[in-house]
Amino acid sequence: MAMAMKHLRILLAWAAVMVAVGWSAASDAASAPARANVLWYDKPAAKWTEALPVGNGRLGAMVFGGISQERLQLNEGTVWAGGPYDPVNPEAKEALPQVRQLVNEGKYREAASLISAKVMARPLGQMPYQTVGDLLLSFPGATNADNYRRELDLDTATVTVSYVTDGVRYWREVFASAPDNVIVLHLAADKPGRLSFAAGMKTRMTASVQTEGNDTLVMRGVGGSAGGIQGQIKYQARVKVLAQGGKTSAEAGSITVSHANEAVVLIAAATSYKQFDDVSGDPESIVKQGLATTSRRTLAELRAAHLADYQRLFRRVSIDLGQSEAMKLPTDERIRRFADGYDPQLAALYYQFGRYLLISCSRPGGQPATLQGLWNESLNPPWGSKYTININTEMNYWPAESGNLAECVEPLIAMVEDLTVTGARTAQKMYGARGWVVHHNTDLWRATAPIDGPNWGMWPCGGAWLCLHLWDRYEFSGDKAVLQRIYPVLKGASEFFLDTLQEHPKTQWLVTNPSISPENMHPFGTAVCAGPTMDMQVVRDLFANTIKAAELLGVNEAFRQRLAAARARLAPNQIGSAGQLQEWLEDWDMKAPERHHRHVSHLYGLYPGRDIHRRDTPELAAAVRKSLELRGDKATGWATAWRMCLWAHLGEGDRAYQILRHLLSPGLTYPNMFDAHPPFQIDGNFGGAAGIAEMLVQSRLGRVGTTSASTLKPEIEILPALPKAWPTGTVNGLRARGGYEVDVTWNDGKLVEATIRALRAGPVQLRYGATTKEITLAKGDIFRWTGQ
Ligand code: FUC
Repeated sequence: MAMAMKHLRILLAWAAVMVAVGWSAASDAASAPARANVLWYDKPAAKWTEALPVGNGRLGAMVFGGISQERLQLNEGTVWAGGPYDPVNPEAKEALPQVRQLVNEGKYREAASLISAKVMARPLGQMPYQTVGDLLLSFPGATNADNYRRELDLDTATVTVSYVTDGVRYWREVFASAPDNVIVLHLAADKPGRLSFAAGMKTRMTASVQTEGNDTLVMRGVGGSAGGIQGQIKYQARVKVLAQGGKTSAEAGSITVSHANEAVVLIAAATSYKQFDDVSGDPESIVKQGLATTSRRTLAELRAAHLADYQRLFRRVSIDLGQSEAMKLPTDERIRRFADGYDPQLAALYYQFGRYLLISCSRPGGQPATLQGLWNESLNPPWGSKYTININTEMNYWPAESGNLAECVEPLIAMVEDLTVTGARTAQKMYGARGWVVHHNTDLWRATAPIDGPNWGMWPCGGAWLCLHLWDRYEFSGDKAVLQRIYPVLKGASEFFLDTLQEHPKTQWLVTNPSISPENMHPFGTAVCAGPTMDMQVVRDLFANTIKAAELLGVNEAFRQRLAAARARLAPNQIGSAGQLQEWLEDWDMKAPERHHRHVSHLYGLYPGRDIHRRDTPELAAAVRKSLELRGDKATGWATAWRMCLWAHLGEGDRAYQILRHLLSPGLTYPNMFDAHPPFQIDGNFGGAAGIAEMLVQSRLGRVGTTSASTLKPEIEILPALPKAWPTGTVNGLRARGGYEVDVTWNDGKLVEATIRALRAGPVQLRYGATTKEITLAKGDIFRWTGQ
């Protein structure tokens, strides 16, 4: 009786979904009505970059939607190679004074050699993020199909696949539920007894697959070893097949379902990872318990819990940049046409896809988004699919706060808190310094020493840059509790620089040494140098934010003064002979070997940093513009997205849009909308989403150079960089610094109305073009403004 009840409810759920998407069993999949928040395709994914991602912040799947075989490539966020390790080179501390001396003497290449020999981490690389493996469902006899449609609905975070074969309409849905920590795959047919398949699992990891009972698959595996670090992660994936009708049986590592009416497949996975220095967890008990609970729930219950949880986040922001006929086309076709066609809705879809990805791969309790978010099929992915913090990890979080997804930043903050522990070890052992430091990369084990080689790793500002996101958490919320939490982190990051900044022999400025301007070689055959512009900008922000935090908390007055004094001595931004913002202390830009280099590190000061602003420091902003012109618009995915954000912050919407045209084209966007940095890297998706938001609303808390908490008045700028391509539109629910929600409607390129909802009390300045308006709102107030 209980079984019958359950499956009755499953069927009802299916019927409801079919109605919601506007199909009847007989309708033509390709002619289904165009819906704004949907990616869709008229054929199965042939490649990984055509498959569609689902994720709940811990578990992820790439769904291929095949006809004879369905493939779900599975990830769990803590399946990484290696185990707890400390890579600091014991010779580094002794070698550093000599390295600094060589840099000061202009012997950059010698300095780089010494860094290679004595300063770099052991091992020289970090541990890669890996995969669980694949769940494969084969459908006997199914080779071709009509009316095929595969889609990802961003509003329900659900992938569906539908087609007709031998007169039967088959239907599949896949979603990753955060509240139940399970991936749900539901299969149905519109005629009784016509669903048959065999489910198995496959992986290139070291793992075994067994069946338990007649309905469960169990994969037990271990993370790989890398760089001499033994693999210590144990993982388990468990798949339970619940079929209604027909027969379910197990044999030789596979579950066979024959002549069922429909089936629900529940997928759970977990590892032994507890935290960066503890791998004593028991994955078996976690997944067993999880599956025991979820398999008692109905599909309708699982789905409702998933939707309530997901939509609470996703539906905070809506965006309409205009619509066109192009919306009716499959998404891959739209990407092919975007640059030369008229499809403003694709930009809105790209924006929401960015928010979807962040909600799906970065949730409290899970790991932060890696270079590939949560989705990786390889044992040794490009750059280890880890955390490159000289731009990539930060960019992943650029759309988070403005996109009203503060919760999604939590894993990043938690990682930075871990880094204060491992980074303190590195600060002490490598530099003899207080505080904490991270170089240009980290991994699951929170490794903090410089890796890869001097031209990549010898950069001490990764942790300091991450601190900007912690401070942003405060700026967007105004929450004192946030401040209390982040202050020790900011303080430790600042202490490291107070102890390690060096006086530059010629100028007496305080500079980092040794360092690099991320990954860009200067004219002397290496990237190694002292005081690159970016470092100074990052440290200026860090010190300013630490001072403000201390002041707001009413603590450490003497420390504040030391920071202010050191800050005043940092090397300033300088304008070079070509009118460009100098990337280095010296005017080397025009002689550097790679003039179109993808990194635009020194432009950090304009965005995302707070050193340069087009109204406060117009000369420096003009120099940024010149640097951007010299660098060119075209680059890899993330580098293109960064350029777009920078043009938006110069107030040049049409130029930003030109760059979006380039980003949202087949060269840089795969059919599944994943960003191509060939291969896949998710940062471009997030940077592109941020760029779109920055074109519509920008906000800040105080002018350039503000180090006093008393001057932190918020400013919200409406439509700062609206391109001609989006003459009419609406965006609702963006967040602004100071604690506001903002809706904007425009028509004919002009503001119709902005609505400001105050989540906190206080004064705020609104700006639209040259018009400003000062208002003071109480918490909960709603203010409407037409820009007059
Ligand atoms: C930085 C970039 C590369 C790549 C890597 C993950 O090193 O320069 O382009 O994105 O990170």
